[in-house]
Amino acid sequence: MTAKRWRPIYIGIGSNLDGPLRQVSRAAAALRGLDGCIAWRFSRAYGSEPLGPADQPDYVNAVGAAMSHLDPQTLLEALQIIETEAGRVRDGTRWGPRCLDLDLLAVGQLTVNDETLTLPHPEIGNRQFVIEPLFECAPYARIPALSSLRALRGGFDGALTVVGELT
Ligand code: A4P
Ligand code: MG
Repeated sequence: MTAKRWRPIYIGIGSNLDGPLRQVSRAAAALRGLDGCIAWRFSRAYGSEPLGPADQPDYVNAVGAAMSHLDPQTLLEALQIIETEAGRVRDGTRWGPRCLDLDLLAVGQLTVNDETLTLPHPEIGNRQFVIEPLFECAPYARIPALSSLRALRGGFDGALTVVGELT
């Protein structure tokens, strides 16, 4: 029997519909319940203006970090089940409003480029609403092809507002 391989995983959590802070909090609880993932740490919840179409409510964002032995595709499917259970309806609008969006930011040092999954998530370094909470819960995380979180963090103007704690 081969030993399980445990890797650090990072999940971006976002919501701008149906009580965003509650949605993000519930998502954190659902993530904690995933088999094959242990040692969760969550950032606080941050408010941010929508990136993409501006005619949508502000977002609440947070990041969760854990150790997992699940493969990336299994993780993605688990995230999509949590999104669906939260009532997410996919209408095909990219970057449109949503009650819950779970992005698989990175799985250890793996790089993946297939039809359903890109790892690391290609927008991490451009998004303060990802870098700030990721730095908070995993300051020494190493993401393939990205500089240190401390350096990336210094590239954004202004601070995000903390809007709550995840229990
Ligand atoms: N997919 C590929 N790679 C990944 C990955 N690493 N993690 C595929 C998750 N999914 C990944 O995603 C579309 C498809 O991407 C999935 O079926 C999966 O196979 P989706 O969640 O249905 O659609 P989306 O979220 O609208 O598109 P996308 O490109 O994932 O957008 P993002 O990057 O999630 O951005 N503004 C603020 N302030 N805060 C936000 O959280 N989020 C977005 C969405 C836009 N603006 C935002 C925020
Ligand atoms: Mg997404």
